[in-house]
Amino acid sequence: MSEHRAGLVAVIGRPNVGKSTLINAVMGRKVSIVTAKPQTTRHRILAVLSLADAQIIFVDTPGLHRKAGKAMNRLMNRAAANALADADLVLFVSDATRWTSEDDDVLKRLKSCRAPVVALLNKVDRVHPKEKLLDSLGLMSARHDFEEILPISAQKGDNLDELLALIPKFLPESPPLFPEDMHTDRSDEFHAAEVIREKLTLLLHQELPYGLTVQVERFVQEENGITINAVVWVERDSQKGIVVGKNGNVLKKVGRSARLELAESLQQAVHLELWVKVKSNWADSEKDLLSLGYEAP
Ligand SMILES: Nc1nc2c(ncn2[C@@H]2O[C@H](COP(=O)(O)OP(=O)(O)O)[C@@H](O)[C@H]2O)c(=O)[nH]1
Ligand SMILES: [Mg+2]
Repeated sequence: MSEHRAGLVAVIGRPNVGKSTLINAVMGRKVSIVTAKPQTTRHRILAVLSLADAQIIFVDTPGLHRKAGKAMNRLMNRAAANALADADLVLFVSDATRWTSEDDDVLKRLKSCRAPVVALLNKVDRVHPKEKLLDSLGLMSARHDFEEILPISAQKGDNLDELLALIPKFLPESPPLFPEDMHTDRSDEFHAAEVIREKLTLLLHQELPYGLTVQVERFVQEENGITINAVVWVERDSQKGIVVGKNGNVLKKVGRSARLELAESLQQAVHLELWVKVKSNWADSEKDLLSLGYEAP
């Protein structure tokens, strides 16, 4: 009988390579929101996977990115850097169809990290013909002395069993660090705010998603279900109209799809009310960020 192992696995990579999709896929549930837009993940989120002889604690991170202009971007970069410092293993995720200079930047940061690094070439479902994958694998092994390089598709589930079999070898012997029925360190309130932000991001175009955040003000269990009141904060008056939409149609759509998803995940009826409010420059004020639920560095 082998000993039980447990440890932190940081999932690192530039924005949009599929880090959150990967975590949701191995967890078999949605822990972290996903959209096609970069910078969807803004927080460090733990996903706890309890297996028979190992507990894998995945750390989802905002993608490490260059434009660290606003306070929020600096916080996001710091969250990713902290996850690296604590990790027992790093999963470096990249997109098998596209290597960019931002990937180079992330890789540079990994070179100074103590933890072993496994490289994941994600989105292999998009690689055609398959022989191209051999080239990508060759290029990857020349970039760094990775412990392993694994082609995967987070979306299709390809090679994820192999990945899960590989990870425990890199974790220290340890009893479980979290209760086995715990799947994430985040509350239902936090998840509700994230799901609403995901629906907003999916519906709104261009730059606006980066200028908004969602705060759940009330989350109460009532006899006939859960009532959630949430505020969508935007930076400017002009953005308010866009979020509300003509005759309120955007906000209605967002509310409806968020409510349906939350009712499913919370397994009961959800009553959701959304308001849009303006707080200028919230994304560049450390004080506002803290009051809006962004964690202190
Ligand atoms: N085709 C394909 N798309 C993927 C795969 N994994 C993620 N995606 C898509 O890539 C986009 C970014 O995913 P996300 O998990 O938010 O990336 P993150 O920013 O690294 O967390 C989303 O549109 C995903 O649906 C994959 O294996 N194959
Ligand atoms: Mg993400």
